[in-house]
Formats: sequence, C-alpha cells, structure tokens
Amino acid sequence: MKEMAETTTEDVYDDAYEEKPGPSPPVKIVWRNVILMSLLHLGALYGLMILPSVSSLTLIWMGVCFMLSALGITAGAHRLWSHRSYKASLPLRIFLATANSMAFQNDIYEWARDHRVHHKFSETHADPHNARRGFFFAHIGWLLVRKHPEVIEKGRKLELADLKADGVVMFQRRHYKLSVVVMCFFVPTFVPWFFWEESLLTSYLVPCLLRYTVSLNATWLVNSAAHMWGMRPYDHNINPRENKFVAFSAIGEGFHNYHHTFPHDYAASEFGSRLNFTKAFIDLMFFFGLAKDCRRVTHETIMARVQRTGDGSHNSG
Ligand code: ST9
Ligand code: ZN
Ligand code: ZN
Repeated sequence: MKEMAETTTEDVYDDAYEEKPGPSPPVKIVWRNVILMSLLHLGALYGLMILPSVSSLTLIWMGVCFMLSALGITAGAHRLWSHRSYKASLPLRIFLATANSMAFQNDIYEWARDHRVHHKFSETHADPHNARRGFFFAHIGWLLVRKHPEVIEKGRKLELADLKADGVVMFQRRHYKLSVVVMCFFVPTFVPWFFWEESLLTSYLVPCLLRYTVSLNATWLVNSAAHMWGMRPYDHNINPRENKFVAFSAIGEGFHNYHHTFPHDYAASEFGSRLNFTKAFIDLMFFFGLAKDCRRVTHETIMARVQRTGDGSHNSG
C-alpha cells in the first residue's frame, strides 16, 4: 500500500497569533441555513413524539445508524483525518468515509480543515466556532452565519497536503452530495420500510431525521458545552474542559481539556475505553490489523503537564 504524508502539525495551537484590533465585520445571517436547520429540528421533534410507538427493530436500526455516523466523525474525520493520531488501511478508510457521509457534517476535507483551524487558533476570531462568542454561536450559530474573514484567511494558509493526497478523502469530496443522499437519507429510511414493513413516514422521521439531529447536537456539544463546563486538569490556561456527559453522548470526545492539550493522542483521553467507544473501536481495528501506529502520550509527559499547567483537579493531586 502506498504510504502518504500521515502526520500533521497543522492542528498545533499557535500562541503567536494575535487577533486584528478593531471592530468585527457585521454578522451576516444565512437564512437558507436557518430555515433548513429549523425544519430539520421540527422533523426530529415529531420523530421524538412518535418514538414510543416505533417497533424495537426500528429503534435498534436508529441506534446502529447513530453509531455508524458517530464513528464516521470521531474515528474518521476527527482522530484519523484531522489529527492523524493513527494510520488506517484502505478498507478502514473506505468504511469511515462511507460512515462519514451518513453523518452529513460537511465532507471530510472541509471538516478536517475547519477543525485544524479550530485547534490552531482556538477561541479567537479565526476559530470557526469560537466559544468566546457564546454557547449558541459555538453550538449551532456558526453554521447559520457567514464565517469571520479571519477563519478563511487563516484556513487558506494551511496546505492540507495529507488530505489532498488521500484518494478516499478526495473521492468522498467529489461525490459528496450523492453520498449524503444515499447514506444519510436513503439507507436509514429504506431499510426499516423494506425489511420489516415500518411505515415510510416513521422510517424517515426516526432513523433518518431524529438520528441525524441527535448526532449533530451530540457533536456540537463538544464545541459548546465542552468548551464551557468541566474541570481543566491538564491546562487551566485554555477553555476546553473535561465533560463526562459530552464524552458519553459523543462516544468519547468529551475529554476536551486533554484533547486540546494533546491533540495527537488517538484515545483523545488519558484513560481507557470507558465512556470512549471510539477508542475501543480503534483498538479493535488495530487488533484486526486495519489500524496501526496509534499515537499515545506517555504517563510521564501527562504528569509533567498536569503539574505545570493543570488546575489541581487531576486525580493524582
Ligand atoms: C456540521 C459540522 O455540523 C460540525 C462540525 C463540528 C466540529 C466538532 C469538533 C469537535 C471535536 C470532535 C468531536 C466529534 C464528536 C462526534 C460525535 C458524534 C455523535 N479555511 O463555507 P463557506 C473558504 S455541518 C480555508 O461557504 P461562508 C471556502 O473554501 C452540518 N478556507 O463560507 C470557500 O472558498 P471558495 C451540515 C475556508 O460563505 C469560501 O471560504 N452542513 C475555510 O462564510 C466560502 O466558504 C451545514 O449546515 C477555512 N476554514 O458560509 C452547512 N472556511 O469560494 C454549513 C471556508 O474558494 N455550512 N473557506 O470555494 C455553510 O452553509 C457555510 O459554510 C456557512 C459559512 C454559511 C456556515
Ligand atoms: Zn475544541
Ligand atoms: Zn480535535
């Protein structure tokens, strides 16, 4: 298999960056997104209301679709493609890219580009979901307005050479719209309707719209809640926090103080697989020989950092 550039430093925090002084440009609302997101959440609310009447097979299917979309983000767009915290074989990358299209959170290339900018210029105007602009902006608001020009200016300076060299990433980008129609909308709706005669409306509202909306909000909580609430045992100088509720709902992505301190750790946490299904999944892939070079931070490095910059809440203290 062809080896490609499989590490990156484009996600490393840039402490030399200073925001340009002066007022920010006016916020421009993108009404199309406001309307679509409102309709999506209304549909999901309807799905939630009919949830008690849905068959158990459909509920299980919704869970399967949730886990697949979640892994496409956590093990795929996040830990593999944004941070290069492990290496994945071609079959695993194809699986993760397909699961990623089920998650419909922009294509992998765009997601990883925005996420690198988020780490590099965290909580400045160049951060796409700058949490200093408040919970709503960090959660969903940033998808409803034009980006701050600094995000685009800084983002354009990233080379993203490893992503451009990854055939799976570029293939998904080229065929993104079709892949989303098939994976995010068609497959979740078709399966319950075809295989166990669930009504078409229920199949559309529950495993499709409700599952998609829940997975979006679980992801967004990492940007909002995990940048606001929780302890900072590794670095009290930054806002990202350790938040167990987010870790649970985002299958392992809530240990956010650790993650911003050590972004290349494939576990995105100091600990094991508890509340971290993504780590268990990558370990399983490693066991089957589909993942390798899983990067981990040593205990000594963690403890030195805890002592130097932690807020004193680390359980070793
Ligand atoms: C969604 C994404 O939900 C969620 C990401 C969350 C990240 C979470 C991270 C947390 C850690 C991991 C946790 C995982 C947990 C998972 C748990 C799972 C259960 N650099 O974008 P445009 C260029 S998506 C460089 O239109 P506007 C761009 O290339 C939901 N360049 O900006 C373009 O150039 P050109 C569904 C950049 O006009 C130009 O700028 N999707 C950058 O300001 C304009 O780009 C949506 O809702 C950059 N960073 O519009 C769609 N950024 O013209 C949302 C941009 O040359 N997106 N450029 O091609 C949009 O509609 C628009 O992007 C917008 C901004 C309205 C938000
Ligand atoms: Zn963050
Ligand atoms: Zn990250």
